[in-house]
Parts: sequence; C-alpha cells; structure tokens
Amino acid sequence: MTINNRQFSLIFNLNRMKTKVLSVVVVILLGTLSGFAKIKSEKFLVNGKCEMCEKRIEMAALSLEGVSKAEWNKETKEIEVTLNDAKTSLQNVQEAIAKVGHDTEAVKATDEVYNELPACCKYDRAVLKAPMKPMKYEHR
Ligand SMILES: [Cu+2]
Repeated sequence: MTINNRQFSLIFNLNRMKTKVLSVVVVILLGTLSGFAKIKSEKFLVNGKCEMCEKRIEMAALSLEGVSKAEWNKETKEIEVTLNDAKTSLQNVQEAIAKVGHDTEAVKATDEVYNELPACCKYDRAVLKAPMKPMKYEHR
C-alpha cells in the first residue's frame, strides 16, 4: 500500500501538531520548575552606624549562598537584599547579619558580639527595639 499525497500531508500535519503540543508541555514544565526557585528582592531594617558597619552587614548577607545583592543604607538603616528563596531565606540573612553584631528586625545580635564591635560602630540598640512595621516574608 502506498501513501498518497493527502495521506502524507495528514501524517505530516499530525507530526507537526505533536511537536507543537510537546513544546507547549515543555514550556509549562519549565515554568513550573522555575516557580520553585524565585529570585526576590526584600527590604528590612538593620541597625548600624558607619561605612565599616555597611561593609560588615553587606558582607555577612553576601556570604550566604543564594544572596546576589545586598545594599545597606546607613541613613535609612534599610537593607535591600536580592535572594534566591530556593537556596536561602530572609530569616537566614538576618541571622547572618546578627551574628556579626548588627540587630535586624527579626534577629537581635548577642551582647557578646555587639560588645566586640569597634567603638565607632557601637550603634544605639534602643532604636530597633521600637515597634517595627510587620515583616513581609512568609514562613514556609
Ligand atoms: Cu561601623
């Protein structure tokens, strides 16, 4: 049995349709996968005083895998962090910053680390004890 032109074009179109359906499925799958690893930017307050604090705070945040950007503003005391939330969390970032001596909204530094800060970096700890705006991140 030979395939005539009409049959051929039917089969050909069917194959093209299959390819289309398949590529749609691939796109949906990729979309789902990338949904698990979200890059997001968040802001929270970190107490500190000078340029040395800025370096210390930003380095602590950037030392975590998954943190691609950390910029602290010594005027507003606000840090903007860009992170991959499949690899780390805002909580981790705040813990890392508190570990080097700086109080954050969610995590306070221990007195021990705070006391080891250079004199110029001894920020007023009362500032962040005031009620803060609610944290924007969700626990998982
Ligand atoms: Cu300082």
